[in-house]
Amino acid sequence: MLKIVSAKVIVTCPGRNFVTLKIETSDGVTGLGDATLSGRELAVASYLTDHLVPCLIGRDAHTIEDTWQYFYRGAYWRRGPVTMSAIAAVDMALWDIKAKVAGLPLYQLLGGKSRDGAMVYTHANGNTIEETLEKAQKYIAEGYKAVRLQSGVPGLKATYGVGKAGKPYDPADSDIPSEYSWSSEKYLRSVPELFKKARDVLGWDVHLLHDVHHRLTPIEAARLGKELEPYRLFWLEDAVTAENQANFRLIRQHTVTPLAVGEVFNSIWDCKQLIEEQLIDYIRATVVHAGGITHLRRIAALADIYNVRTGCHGATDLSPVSMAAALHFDVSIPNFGIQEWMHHAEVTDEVFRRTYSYKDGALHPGEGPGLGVELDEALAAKYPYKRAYLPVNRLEDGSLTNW
Ligand code: CS2
Ligand code: MG
Repeated sequence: MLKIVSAKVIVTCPGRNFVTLKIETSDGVTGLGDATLSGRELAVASYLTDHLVPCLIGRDAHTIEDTWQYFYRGAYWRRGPVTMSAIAAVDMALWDIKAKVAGLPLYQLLGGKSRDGAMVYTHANGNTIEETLEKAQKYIAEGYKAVRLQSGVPGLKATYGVGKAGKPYDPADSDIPSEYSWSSEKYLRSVPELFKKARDVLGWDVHLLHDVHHRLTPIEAARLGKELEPYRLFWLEDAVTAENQANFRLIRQHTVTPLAVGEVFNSIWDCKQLIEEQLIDYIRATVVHAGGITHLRRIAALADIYNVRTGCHGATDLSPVSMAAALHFDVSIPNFGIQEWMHHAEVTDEVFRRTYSYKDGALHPGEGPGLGVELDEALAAKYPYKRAYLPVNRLEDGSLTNW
């Protein structure tokens, strides 16, 4: 029995807010779990501190599955991003501990390597197509095999995925939600041009991706998918919202552009129909928001039966702890597709000292025991929590739409 003797939540804001659970065992071995939920961080911090930590003390750190079931079924009120992010943090920390005790990098406990590294895609964005493609060329020169393109929309002051004045893009930008104005018509007119020029300038040896960010109707998404077919995207992401998983049937009927969805999902139930009906090609669920490694492995196993591959979310609002856990997961599963990697700020990497590394278009999880991340608590304390919300989005007539 490896007794859990303490657990604490560390909220820190090195570049942006992160919530981290640290569990300590009777042998002095500690484990980390990411619990960051962008814009609702303190809800998860309280869920852990006030509701889960009291039940963790005294439990056997090795009983990962039983602990997962205990917190999932024991909550009675099931699922949701707050609950599943809290359970995810416990799960990641216990896997970290188990691997450290075994003296192995975590992927060795997940079946060993199925591939050496995880192919990543990074973000190229700009106010104009030219600016966006310049950024893409820089990343391709650095060896990236895949790049996401997001460009300004003529006629709109701002749009998703394009940073302000060249600053690194982090949407959680104010302590009351910023408000943006949106026009699907203007957006739909601009995207095919972006990818036509992209193929002209970047050629065909690079995977190109695009994130619609939940903003279209199914028929608009079907049209966009069709118009992008000549440019052979790796995927079109979050084309429509997916609470109604059947939304994707209509898109599927009209286009062979591969579809990805799922960064906002928090359990297998959010994607069971999408996977079983093969309505998507990539599932984007993440370690931190979909119940940890234990649950994400279940989603990947279901996806594998239906030829759906993984494409885990990897934005800067998932901490390096999540990124490390995702990489151990990515290199071990059979149906890995791609891993998003939106680089963290330098100050984030100073607080979260991680061993994963980039080489030739892929991230490698590192060979040290556990996840391979240490949190510098003294440095973390120098960056107090600063409330920051994700934006809201309105159509030009003022009606609220999806950001
Ligand atoms: C985006 C995210 O990376 C992506 O695919 O959808 O950056 C998303 O906007 C943020 O994670 C929201 O906090
Ligand atoms: Mg996205």
